[in-house]
Amino acid sequence: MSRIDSAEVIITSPGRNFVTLKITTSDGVVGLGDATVNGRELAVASYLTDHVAPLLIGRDPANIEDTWQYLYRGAYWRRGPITMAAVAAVDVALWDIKAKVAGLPLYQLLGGASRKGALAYGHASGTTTEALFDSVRNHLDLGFRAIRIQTGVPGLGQVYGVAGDQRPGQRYDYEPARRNVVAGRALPVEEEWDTAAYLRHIPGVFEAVRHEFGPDLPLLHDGHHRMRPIEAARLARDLEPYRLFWLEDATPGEDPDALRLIRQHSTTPLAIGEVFNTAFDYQTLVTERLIDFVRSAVTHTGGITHMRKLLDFAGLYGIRSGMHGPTDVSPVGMAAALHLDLAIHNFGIQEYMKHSDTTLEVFRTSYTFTDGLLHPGVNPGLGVDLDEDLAARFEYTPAYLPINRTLDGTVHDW
Ligand code: KDG
Ligand code: MG
Repeated sequence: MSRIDSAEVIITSPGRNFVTLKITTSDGVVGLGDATVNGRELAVASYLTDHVAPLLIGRDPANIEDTWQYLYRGAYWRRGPITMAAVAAVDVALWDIKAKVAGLPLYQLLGGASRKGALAYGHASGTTTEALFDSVRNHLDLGFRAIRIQTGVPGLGQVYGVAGDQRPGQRYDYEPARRNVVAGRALPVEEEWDTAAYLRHIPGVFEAVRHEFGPDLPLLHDGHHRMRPIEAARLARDLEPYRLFWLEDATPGEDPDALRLIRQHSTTPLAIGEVFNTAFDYQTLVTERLIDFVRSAVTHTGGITHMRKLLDFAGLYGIRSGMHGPTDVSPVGMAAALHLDLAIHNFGIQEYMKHSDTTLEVFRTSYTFTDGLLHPGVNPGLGVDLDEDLAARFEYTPAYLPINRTLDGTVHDW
């Protein structure tokens, strides 16, 4: 029997922070798992190093379900982003090992390919409508066939999810977590937010985009959990004429009843879940058909084993996948998502923000993006190698997501 010989945590920061679990078996097979939790990287690194890695030594790497249950139930403190990212990293590393041992790309072990590739959406944004149009054109030139639309709001400064304006052809490199040091301390940037101004502005932006780019282009929008239920219901209704592919995270994730209220008022498709971490978070939303897309990432929701169960469950209700794919999901996490995207029947769309060149030198990937579709590649396992020597050169640097305050200084609920 093969055994797990070591489980090491590798923290690297090639432009942004990533936490990777590397499991090595007694046969010398190496598996990788992503455990990056944006802005809380060291918490999950400690969870893995101090509480999970010692438990793994000597276990049979082939028994993935058993290891998943052992870690999930054995912790007693079930669920939560840190626990579930740690369990996910172990799970994905074990699937990587199993597929390498089989000499097959991971999707083959998940039932094989259900499609040629995973339809990806890119992030277009601009501080003005003109800049947004340039960004949309840039994405179309890159081959994207579905595009998320975010813009600045008149009267507000920097808005979360909106990159500074780019020159045509320039790479979109918006990074949500920022390195902001004040008097020697890393602190979150504080931004201004005004929901009323946003709600007045956004429908006109979609009208302009539809006018410029036509009725066929799938368009998405992320509300970043910033609206109250009745505000979200209003926006979903105001956006109906523009036939969105989805409206994402309209309301805070911890309040599933808010989605019921939006549903009562609108047929705009709804997506939520990037801050969820188990299938239990979706139970009511799925059985009561309050959402249309599951936004979880493999990295944050217990790995391939748990996500497969969640997506099969959602599929019974006609709900599709729309996995989270920002730059804070590492290339290892992105590869895991792509194998699952290819295999499941109820695939919807995959978010894709290309990692920086430096990140892709540290993590060498076999996945490809062609004609709007992502493909995980045919290398055995996940198809990602980590250059550890290079990784060691990029030291962890704290970076946080911004805080929003309303115009009177109140911390905004998002
Ligand atoms: O870590 C948080 C970011 O990944 C998230 O805010 C980005 O909303 C996001 C998205 O949809 O990619
Ligand atoms: Mg989002």
